[in-house]
Amino acid sequence: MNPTKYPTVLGIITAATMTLAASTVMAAGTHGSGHGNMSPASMHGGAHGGSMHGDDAHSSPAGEPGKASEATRTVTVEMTDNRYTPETLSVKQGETIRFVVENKGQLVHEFNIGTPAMHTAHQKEMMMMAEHGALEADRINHDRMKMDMGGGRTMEHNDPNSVLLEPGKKAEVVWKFTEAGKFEFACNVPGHYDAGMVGTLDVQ
Ligand SMILES: [Cu+2]
Repeated sequence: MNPTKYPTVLGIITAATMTLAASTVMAAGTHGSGHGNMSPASMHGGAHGGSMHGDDAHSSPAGEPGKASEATRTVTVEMTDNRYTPETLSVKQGETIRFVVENKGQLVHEFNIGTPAMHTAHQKEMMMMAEHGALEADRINHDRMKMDMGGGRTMEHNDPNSVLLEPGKKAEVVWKFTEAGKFEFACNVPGHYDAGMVGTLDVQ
């Protein structure tokens, strides 16, 4: 395919057929829900950047970005196809944890700290990334992630509460758990959450 800046219509269709789940959900007309600032008409043009991966992602019901210097402990999280080890973690309210996340599987996986509602919303974004060819089963197409979706919005993942890793990759997330409650770390790559790739964070 001609490596132009924008994907061809054929490219989009080809990418879309990769993810049956994505096609099904989009066809069911559920897109547009979950984010109040998005109308269905603007979904394709503007859903990948802006507020979703912008400043308001930095404050979360699950806490806030932490400083490594304030971390009370380091927790190593192993990602395989499709699960986490460990799958549960108890945290003291106010604690900052440095997560070292390793992808030891064959597929792309995400480690994302949030609420179930946040994960549901993010799963829709990840489906669109797959449809646009930015996310493949075992690799991330960084050029497509940087593609301008209009108005300077991109599909790049720079959120402090998550990492998206190709097989063999390792990264850190430092998070301060300011709120008590039950939260989840989850993988929102299409199909993985439903396959059970989710862990529990019990903050007391
Ligand atoms: Cu996964």
